[in-house]
Amino acid sequence: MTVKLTINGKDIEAPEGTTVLQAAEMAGISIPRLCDHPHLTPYGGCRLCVVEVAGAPTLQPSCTLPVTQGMVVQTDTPKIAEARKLLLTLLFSERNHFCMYCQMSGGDCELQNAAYGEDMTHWPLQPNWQPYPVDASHKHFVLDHNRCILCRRCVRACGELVGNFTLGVQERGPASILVADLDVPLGQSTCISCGTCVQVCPTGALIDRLSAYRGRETEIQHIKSICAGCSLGCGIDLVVRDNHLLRIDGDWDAPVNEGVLCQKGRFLPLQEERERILTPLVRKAGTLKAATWIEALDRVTDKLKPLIGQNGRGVAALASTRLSVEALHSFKQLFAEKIGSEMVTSIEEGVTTALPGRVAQELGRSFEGNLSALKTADCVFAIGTDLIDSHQLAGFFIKRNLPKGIKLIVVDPNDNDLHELADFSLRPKKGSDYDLLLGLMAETGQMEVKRGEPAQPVDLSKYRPGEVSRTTGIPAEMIRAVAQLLASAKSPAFVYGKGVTRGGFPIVLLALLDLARLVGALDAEHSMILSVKGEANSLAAYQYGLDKTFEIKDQGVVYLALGDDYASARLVRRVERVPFKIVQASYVSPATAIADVVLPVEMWAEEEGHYLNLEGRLQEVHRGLTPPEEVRSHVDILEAIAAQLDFSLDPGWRNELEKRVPPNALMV
Ligand SMILES: Nc1nc2c(c(=O)[nH]1)N[C@H]1C(S)=C(S)[C@@H](COP(=O)(O)OP(=O)(O)OC[C@H]3O[C@@H](n4cnc5c(=O)[nH]c(N)nc54)[C@H](O)[C@@H]3O)O[C@H]1N2
Ligand SMILES: Nc1nc2c(c(=O)[nH]1)N[C@H]1C(S)=C(S)[C@@H](COP(=O)(O)OP(=O)(O)OC[C@H]3O[C@@H](n4cnc5c(=O)[nH]c(N)nc54)[C@H](O)[C@@H]3O)O[C@H]1N2
Ligand code: SF4
Ligand code: SF4
Ligand code: SF4
Ligand code: FES
Ligand SMILES: [Mo]
Repeated sequence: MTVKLTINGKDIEAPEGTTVLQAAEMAGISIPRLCDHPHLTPYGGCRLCVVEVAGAPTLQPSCTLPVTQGMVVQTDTPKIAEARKLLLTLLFSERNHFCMYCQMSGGDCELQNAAYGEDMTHWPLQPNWQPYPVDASHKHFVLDHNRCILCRRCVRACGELVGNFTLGVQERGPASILVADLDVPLGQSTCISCGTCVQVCPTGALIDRLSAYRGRETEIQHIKSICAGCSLGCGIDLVVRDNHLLRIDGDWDAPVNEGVLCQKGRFLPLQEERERILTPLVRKAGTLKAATWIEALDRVTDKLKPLIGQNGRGVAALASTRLSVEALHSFKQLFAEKIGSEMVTSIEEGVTTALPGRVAQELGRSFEGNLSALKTADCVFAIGTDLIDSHQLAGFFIKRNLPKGIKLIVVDPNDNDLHELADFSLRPKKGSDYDLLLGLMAETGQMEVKRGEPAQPVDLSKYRPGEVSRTTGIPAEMIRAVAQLLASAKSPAFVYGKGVTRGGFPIVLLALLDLARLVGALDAEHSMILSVKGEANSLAAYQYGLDKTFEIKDQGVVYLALGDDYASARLVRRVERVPFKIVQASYVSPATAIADVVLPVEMWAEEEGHYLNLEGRLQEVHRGLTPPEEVRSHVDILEAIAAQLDFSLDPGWRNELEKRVPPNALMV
């Protein structure tokens, strides 16, 4: 239903349920606001957004006022201007808003901007001099209560977007104050350091430590890109000044995360302490020495040339799954197709992707859905994945809906912080997931509400709760209750991770798919099942066949395209005894220390290209920083090596992404 109304004499049509503020905005009429935020539930607290409505005796806050048929609204009358000025005057005088000392002054503060918008240059009230505390206990940001206007954006963001509910407001009226938990310092609170509150704060009350006082809106650049922290692929906004990364904000327009980030995406990349590699290095008389690109590439190609086509055994090559799609494509072409090596894989060794990939190949179609399943489900079944620790945004999607009554079932034999949030926390004995899933199927299959048929013929009569309880250690009652919950859910969703994929056995996954079919979460048309993968480009690595177990036999050369990834002690141990080691890396590490040639390469914020996220969404990454002079891109380096070996690499990475049946329908 659309509603017709007029705003400032302009005829406007808006869908029912729209607020006056949103309707005005859709018609290009802007109304000042402070507590309102497009990604948060309207609160109606600050009253800056007031409008005149014909027939209403008082001014009305437009951010909470729904449009009604025939409504006549004015947004800019002398009466409104007076009300806004009074409101701003009160806000400025309540606490210490001496703007010249604030990081946000000069364009970044929504309170200051609102005052300038009303042509205010001063306020006629004596400020209230009461000093408020500054909470500097948090490692990533500072809360200065003196600048807080109690708009509660941070409170709503922490609850509605992150599902963490750390922040609240204590006391009432003038004594109101923002608190963490039951009033503990932020640094000692349940805060998980995602920084979403900092991003939504309209004033200088919440500012991050690193970017504070290092540049204002007018002096900085914004570059939209994609987080490389995990396979979710959250949209980020790189805040850059003079080729320095000051801050990472969430991109409000990004489809995956809609503005929200986790600590790994927002803060940790700014705390990089590793030493950068600035020139090629070549081992001479036992020690690594700076070299020219010509020298380094000659050393590399001299070693690789004799190995071409040598039964594919001469060189082992391993790439990080943080590399761009383009880089992974060049990598597998050079080593697998041109040089013809059999041992070409990625750092994840297919542990997160090979199993779902194989099942998709066998089914002949992709079976996984997308992240919206986790956002819209009324019951989530999480098995073998820790969404509190890894893929945190996926965890936020679930956590934020728990107060709305969605149910969470967690299956993990080990400690996993998701257990604490679960309605049903199942810790089956190791190796008994299959029995548990069949037990749930047997029970669900008995129920009236069952919605689909399993694809595998299994005799479920052997999997009654009594028997399954013995093999899994889960009480029969609990198995019945979980089956009941799954069967009665309107839109159940399933999410699985390394706990299921690591074993590499399809039976657990096939049983999981059957359980999903039975409760209506998977059929030919739709899928409410999804797996979390590993790093930013796990899925692309799988699509290009980089999913083998990394095995060193008698290869004479190993090539590690590490990029900015970490080199684990395990990896170093595995390659140590290979006679000649080439490492393409951004930072000094135990792997570069044992290398014979080190090729300096761009780190994530310098790269251009694409990532394919866990749901098959192809996203473009943009260069935020200019790399140091001697540092090259992965694709440049691989192409240079190929050229010296008389090969040319084909740039057709996009078509080749679909050569294998992917677990997810690719959004390319
Ligand atoms: N913030 C953040 N995000 C990350 C990463 C990170 O380091 N930080 N790493 C990324 C990478 S590389 C990866 S691979 C992914 C990993 O993401 P996930 O797939 O979520 O992997 P884990 O966090 O290892 O959680 C796997 C869970 O499976 C459980 N498990 C183990 N064996 C079994 C079993 O037999 N049955 C069942 N039911 N459960 C079992 C384990 O106890 C563990 O809790 O996360 C990625 N995302
Ligand atoms: N058998 C078996 N093989 C596997 C897997 C498996 O589960 N089982 N998993 C596969 C997967 S999904 C992956 S991703 C790879 C992982 O393979 P590796 O990369 O070899 O192993 P990780 O344990 O992830 O090593 C990451 C290293 O980086 C370091 N590190 C990570 N973050 C930081 C940081 O912020 N600061 C510092 N200083 N150090 C850091 C860690 O200390 C660790 O040494 O292994 C794959 N292979
Ligand atoms: S950083 Fe995240 S978890 Fe911590 S208080 Fe802010 S929104 Fe909540
Ligand atoms: S800290 Fe910022 S976002 Fe939170 S209530 Fe105060 S002004 Fe609003
Ligand atoms: S959830 Fe993953 S992609 Fe999103 S911000 Fe965190 S690390 Fe980055
Ligand atoms: S923006 Fe509407 S009351 Fe604050
Ligand atoms: Mo991983």
